[in-house]
Amino acid sequence: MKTTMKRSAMKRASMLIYWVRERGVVIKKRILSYMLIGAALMNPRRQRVFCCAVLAAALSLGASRIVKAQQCLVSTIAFTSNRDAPTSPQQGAFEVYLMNPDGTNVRRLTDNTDGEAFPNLSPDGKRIVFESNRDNALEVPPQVPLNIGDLFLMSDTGNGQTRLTRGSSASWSPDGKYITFHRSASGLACPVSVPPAYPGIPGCPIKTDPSAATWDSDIFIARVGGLLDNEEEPINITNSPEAIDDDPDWSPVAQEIVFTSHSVTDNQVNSTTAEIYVKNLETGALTRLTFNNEEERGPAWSPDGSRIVFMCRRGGPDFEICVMNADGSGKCN
Ligand SMILES: [Ca+2]
Ligand SMILES: [Ca+2]
Ligand SMILES: [Ca+2]
Repeated sequence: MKTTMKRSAMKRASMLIYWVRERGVVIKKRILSYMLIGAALMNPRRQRVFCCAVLAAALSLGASRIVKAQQCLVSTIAFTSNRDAPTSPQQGAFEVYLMNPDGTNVRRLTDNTDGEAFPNLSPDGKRIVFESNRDNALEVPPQVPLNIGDLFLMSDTGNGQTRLTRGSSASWSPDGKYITFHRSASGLACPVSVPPAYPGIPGCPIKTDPSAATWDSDIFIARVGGLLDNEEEPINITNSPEAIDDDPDWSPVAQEIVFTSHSVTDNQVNSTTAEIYVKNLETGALTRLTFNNEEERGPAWSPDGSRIVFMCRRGGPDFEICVMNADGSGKCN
C-alpha cells in the first residue's frame, strides 16, 4: 500500500511539472510534499518555517492570572500563479502569493501586468526576494527579451517592492544577509530582433521560459544591504564560459551553494551534460554530485542541510523528483 501511494504521488508530480512547463513556468521546489498534501495550486516555490509569538493566557486556580509568550511554528509557502486570470496567455498574469501548507490563507502580494516568478522567503519569513520583468516591460519597444528579469525585494505583506539587481532564481543565505542567483556573466544586452532561443549569444536566454539562464550564465552572490545601498556589485563564483550555470540554492546550515551546470554546446531543452555541483564558499572547493547522461534541474537543500531534492529525468522525457544525500550518496527517486 505504501509503495502504491508513493508511485502514484510521483506520477502526479511529474505530470504537474510537464504541464506547468508547457505554460512556460518553471517549477523547482517542494513538488512532492505539495502533491502529497493534495493542494490544487501551481508553482510552489519555497517553504520556510518561521516562528511567531503567540500569547497564551492561563488562569490559575487561585486569584492570580498568568500570561506567557509561547513560541509556535508557522509554515508558509511562497509561489506564483495566474489563478486570478487563468485564461490569460500573458506572463503578466502571474503574481506572487503566500499560503499555509494546507492550501489555506492564500494572500496575493503583487497585482500588475508584468511577469513575476520564483518568490523566495527569507529565513526569518519577513522578506521575499522574487523576479519580475516589470522594468523590461516598461521599455517600448523592449530592449531585452521579456523572460530576462530583475530581482526585487518586498515584505511578506507585499510592501516596499524594491529592485535589487539583474538576476533570476534567487536563494537566501542562512543569516538572511546575502542572496545567490544566476545571471549573464557579460551583462550584455540581448537583441530582441533575434528569434528565440537566441542560439549562443551572450546575454541572451537559452530558452523562452521565464527566468531562463543565458548562454553565459554564472552563479553570483551579493549582500542584500549592499544592493539596496547601490554600493556593492554581485560576485561571480563560477566564472565558467564553457558552461551554463543556473538554479542555485544556498544551504540553510552552511556556506555552500548547490546548482546545476551544463555545456553551452548541449541541447538546452534536454541537456545530457547537466549535473549538480556544490560550491563551498569558505574553501572554494567545487564538488560534482551527479554522474549520468540525463538532465537534473532545480536542486534544493533539505531544512537541515543533510539532503538535496532535485528534478531528474530517468529514462524518459518527463521529470521525476529525486533525492540524494548532501555528499551525492544515497540517490533515490
Ligand atoms: Ca504580474
Ligand atoms: Ca557559466
Ligand atoms: Ca546528469
